[in-house]
Amino acid sequence: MALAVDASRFEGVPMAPPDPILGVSEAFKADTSDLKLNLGVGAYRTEELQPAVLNVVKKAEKLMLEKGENKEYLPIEGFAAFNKATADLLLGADNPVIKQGRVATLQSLSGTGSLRLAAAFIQRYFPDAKVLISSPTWGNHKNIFNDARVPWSEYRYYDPKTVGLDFEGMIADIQAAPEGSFVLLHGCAHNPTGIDPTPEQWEKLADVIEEKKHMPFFDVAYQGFASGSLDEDASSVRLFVKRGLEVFVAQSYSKNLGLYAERIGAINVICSAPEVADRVKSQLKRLARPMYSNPPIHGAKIVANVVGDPTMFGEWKEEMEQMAGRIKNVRQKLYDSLTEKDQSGKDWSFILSQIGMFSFTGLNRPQSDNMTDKWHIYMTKDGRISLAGLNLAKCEYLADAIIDSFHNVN
Ligand code: PLA
Repeated sequence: MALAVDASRFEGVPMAPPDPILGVSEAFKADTSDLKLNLGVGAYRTEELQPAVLNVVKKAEKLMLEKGENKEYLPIEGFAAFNKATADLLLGADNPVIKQGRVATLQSLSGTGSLRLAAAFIQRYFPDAKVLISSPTWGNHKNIFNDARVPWSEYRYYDPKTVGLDFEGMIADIQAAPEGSFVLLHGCAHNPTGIDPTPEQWEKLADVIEEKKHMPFFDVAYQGFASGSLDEDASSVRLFVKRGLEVFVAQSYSKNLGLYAERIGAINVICSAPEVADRVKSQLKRLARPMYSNPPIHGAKIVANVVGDPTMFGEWKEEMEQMAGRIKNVRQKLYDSLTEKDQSGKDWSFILSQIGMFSFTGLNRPQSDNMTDKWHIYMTKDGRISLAGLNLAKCEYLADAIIDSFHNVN
């Protein structure tokens, strides 16, 4: 018997809104204009605006093929060589916490999956704690904690007046939070603002976090992409670890190795003693098993091969510097084009002081809509543009669009 078409059991399921970041790519695809430019998602493009696989990744994959891999399940915690490599890369191979066995590392589903797993852990073992997140932050952070039923609140971060860090507001809000809160921090290249605390400010933050017995929780999605140096970009995390604090760190290889679709990353918990790390790890595994059972192998092998081989490791660093360098070039050219074309006297130098993949333009929602509707430039509605999706040839066009949106739309 045929079911009547109007008898769906899904009447109560409303249409979800498009994702504020990944939805931009869908809208971009549907645009037929030749002028279109996708500055939405933070994904690296070549000067020809094409996605690219790093040469060192191709090399690692070729080696893997030659060796002939099998497709057996990984253990719940992931690929052992990857877990070692990823903790070494984050903390420095000679970090005492690694030697002492105080780091619980679990390979997980890139940055997002690692954050989500940590959120589930917080929900289970710290049900009364809340997470403090920066205002603004990466759009998905709120979704992750909401879905894990972890309460969160925001701390001040960005000051639109100075187009810089509201450090005093940040400190005050972290200080005022209930003792034992989790403080989510961007390890480097803060998304979306591109503004990081200075080394002195990190020290002060560590003072307050330690004093309040908060738990620092780093999201490291851009190691190597902020400064071009893997070690320098991990210095914030290492500073907290050096103080002997217990620390959560989610890692991602989407951007720095260009492994977006491989979903490779890790959750690390630095604990006060090896026995604590063992217990924490056992519970992370217990949470992962019913969620996704065990993680995928391909990206894990790529990372382990690249990081574990001195020649390939060197090649990776070179390619990462090239990517970071290309972004710096378009950043400079965009700034030059804006200053040259805009006669209003507006100071655009904030573009040069921001770091990482993004520029936080200060454009509001109607202005961002104008960028897309009139100029076919796709970006997130918070005014963020991904410079990784920009090339030198398009900088002037982008500058025209920004100037028009900034001055003619309010
Ligand atoms: N953390 C931060 C701060 C991020 O910006 C991103 C990605 C992630 C974690 C997660 O990335 P992963 O799961 O691929 O490891 N942010 C992107 C993409 C680049 C996205 O929104 O998913 C962005 O455009 O903001």
